[in-house]
Amino acid sequence: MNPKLMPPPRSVGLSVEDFKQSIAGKLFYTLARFPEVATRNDVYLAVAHAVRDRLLERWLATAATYRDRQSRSVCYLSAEFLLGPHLGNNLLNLGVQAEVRQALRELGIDLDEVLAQEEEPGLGNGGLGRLAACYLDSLATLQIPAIGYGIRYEFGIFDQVIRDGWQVELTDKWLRLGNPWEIPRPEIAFEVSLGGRTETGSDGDGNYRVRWIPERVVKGVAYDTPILGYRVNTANLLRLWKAEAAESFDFEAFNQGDYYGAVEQKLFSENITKVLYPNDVALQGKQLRLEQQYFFVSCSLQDMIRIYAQSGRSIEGFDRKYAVQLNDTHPAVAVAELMRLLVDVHGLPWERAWRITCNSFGYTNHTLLPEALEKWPLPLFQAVLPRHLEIIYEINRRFLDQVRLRWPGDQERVARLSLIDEGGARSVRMAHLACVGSHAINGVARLHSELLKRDLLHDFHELWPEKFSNQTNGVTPRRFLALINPGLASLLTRVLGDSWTRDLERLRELEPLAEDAAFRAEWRAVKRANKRALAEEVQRRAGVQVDPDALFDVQVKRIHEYKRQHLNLLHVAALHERLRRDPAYAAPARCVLLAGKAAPGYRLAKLIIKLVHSVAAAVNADPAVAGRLRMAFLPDYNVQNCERIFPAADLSEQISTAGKEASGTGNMKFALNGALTIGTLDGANVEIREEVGAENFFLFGLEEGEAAQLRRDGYRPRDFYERDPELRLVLDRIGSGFYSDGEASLFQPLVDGLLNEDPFLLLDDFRSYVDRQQEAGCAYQDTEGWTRMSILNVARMGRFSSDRAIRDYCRDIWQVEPQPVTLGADAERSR
Ligand code: NBG
Repeated sequence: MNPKLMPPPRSVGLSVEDFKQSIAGKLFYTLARFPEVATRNDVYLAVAHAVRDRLLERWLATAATYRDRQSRSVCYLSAEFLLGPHLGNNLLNLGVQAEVRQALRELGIDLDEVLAQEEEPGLGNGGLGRLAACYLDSLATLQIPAIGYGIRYEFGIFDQVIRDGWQVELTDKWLRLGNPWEIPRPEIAFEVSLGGRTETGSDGDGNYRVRWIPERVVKGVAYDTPILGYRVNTANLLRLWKAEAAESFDFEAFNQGDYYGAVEQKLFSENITKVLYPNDVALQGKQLRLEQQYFFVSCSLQDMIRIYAQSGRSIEGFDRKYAVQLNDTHPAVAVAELMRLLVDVHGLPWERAWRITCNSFGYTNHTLLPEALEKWPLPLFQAVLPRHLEIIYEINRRFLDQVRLRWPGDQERVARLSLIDEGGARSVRMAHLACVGSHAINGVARLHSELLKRDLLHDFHELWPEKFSNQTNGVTPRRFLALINPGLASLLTRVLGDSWTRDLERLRELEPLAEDAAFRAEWRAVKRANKRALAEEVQRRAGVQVDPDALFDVQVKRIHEYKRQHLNLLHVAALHERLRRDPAYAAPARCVLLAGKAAPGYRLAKLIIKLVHSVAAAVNADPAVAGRLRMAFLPDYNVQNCERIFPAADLSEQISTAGKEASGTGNMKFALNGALTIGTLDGANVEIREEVGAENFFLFGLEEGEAAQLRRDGYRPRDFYERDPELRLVLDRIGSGFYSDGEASLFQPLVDGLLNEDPFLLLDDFRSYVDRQQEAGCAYQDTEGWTRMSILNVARMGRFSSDRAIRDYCRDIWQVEPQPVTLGADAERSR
């Protein structure tokens, strides 16, 4: 065979005619359908395949560029990538929205219907997974060589439906109708060992060697999705691993005549990538979860080594070739796995392997909540990864020697820093492994990074202050403005030109326009149209009619006590009562919207969802507040459903207890779309407020330092209840069955929790929150003033682009450079 003789295919064009041809061709030759019987999904698949061809062309050019330049690459290891629908984003980034819309129109098809057909890959829980997706978008747009590595879950985050006000989880069968964006690579596959035991011995040269004799072996197969940058030729790779049975093991069973045993083995292996775990409280100790983590990390590192070996260079240059980022501790076992690969498989001496490992990894922490910090019980870890446990002991032994040298006799410090938690049931501390094995450690907003240094990773900071930095999160302005808010995007482009999509700081030039009454009127018209669209959706999906002229007060995010959706509810209940008592009460019509999923095992979060529905039912049915207060819960919050929400919000609820939200990124998406924030000094709210100006932000609540002080002094929530009649009234109502048809016991646990413990300080913050809400309401009634603030918010959001974040990571942590990609002359001509 001599495939070198094959000429390169003709490049696929981007004109209306080109797309018409391709789409018709795909329907026929790829999907084997006549137009007469094609379903909506067939049409979606045909369009997706036509677009994918254009991506593949760019991806191949990108791969060739990286190979020829032997460029340094970022490998972003993440157990979650919450991409959202691909088609719309790819059309935007390719710059062919108008062409494809027109091509379809000429074929008698509406693009919006085709877009709605896509089932989004929900391979993440929330902010952490979505951040990874934003970073992939920015890496490609900035032309940085990068690979995202993760898990191809067969079932992503569950679909949420609401029955009788309660959350019910349904499996997310996102692959049911096929996934046109992925390319299976059966030839790119690695074996991953699990369980068993180790044996020591020496190799031919008399060196000490350890051999791992596993109990099971599974195979990881690569599935690739091209990630195209915005209006550039760079298309990077997202490589997700699917678990399958390893053939070698099947054969053994077959030979012994154990056919069913072999089949069972196959099913067992495939389990590893079956389902994404919701970030539940009861995750610690789930063996399958540890196996998932190790599985994808091992495949990814083996793949990096394979790619690097193609250049013919020695493994010792691994850390010059790759900057490997650990997205939280989920992939932290990579530190031990790279050591195993370098020492046991490639025969490097420990010290050299350790230098390469530390130089390669960076670790991003995403939470301060103690229950979210991963720890694996030693017996479990030992059973799944016996060799890695030995490696971790050795890393720990050498590490603690260093600590003892620096602080002789300080046994407590040694215990605090150890990779092994010796208190109670012994466990491996994954965050410690990540810190020791990385040259860079960062938090995701300034306050969060400071708290990491002060509290959670205090001892590590004392040891290695130079490893620490802050990298405040960002969001992609392509998906979260250009794509979801075309009205605002075209207004911005008309007045600023289109460069803001790649250089978000350009939004600053809007500032003077805040003083222009005609511009303000246009701004309002855009918002008004977006609110109308959301109102229709609320009607359709929640069955609640809302007035597009009301103040849209919105809180969307995972349901969690620290995020305090129940504080929002206390305000709604209080406002309800004020409006009932005083028909002349000065406040605008307000529509309160919530959305978000609760972890299936998190009972209180699920009770909060029920309470939202109960309060909404009471408010919406009360003629005394008709036209003045409405409330709705939008089910199944996901990337697709957020498209309507951010552009339509007036007020963004960012009300977590200070010190608890690492960053937040929804806060950025709202502000970028012209909502004002009511929020605490928590996470990135602090920096958003700094940027947009204190006068354009509704601040309330305790600061982190005050909250910590209050806890130290002994917080007594009941005092607040007793002192504040309005607070007492709303808590009594919730606890007495006012919102639950007299069934007092239903919400009693929630109320008791607040009165007795209130770990997230709702009762303390209630008064300042309600006061600020009232001010926000009055401010909204000053239409011109509100619009001015909205414009200034958008104008000053430039810093929160994920492009800025990625540039900072590249400079501070990764040391990688852009590698622009050019297409062949043929393809360039077709543009
Ligand atoms: C989340 C934080 C958010 C933050 C995102 C992205 C986890 C473990 N952490 O505040 O709670 O915005 O990460 O950094 O999901």
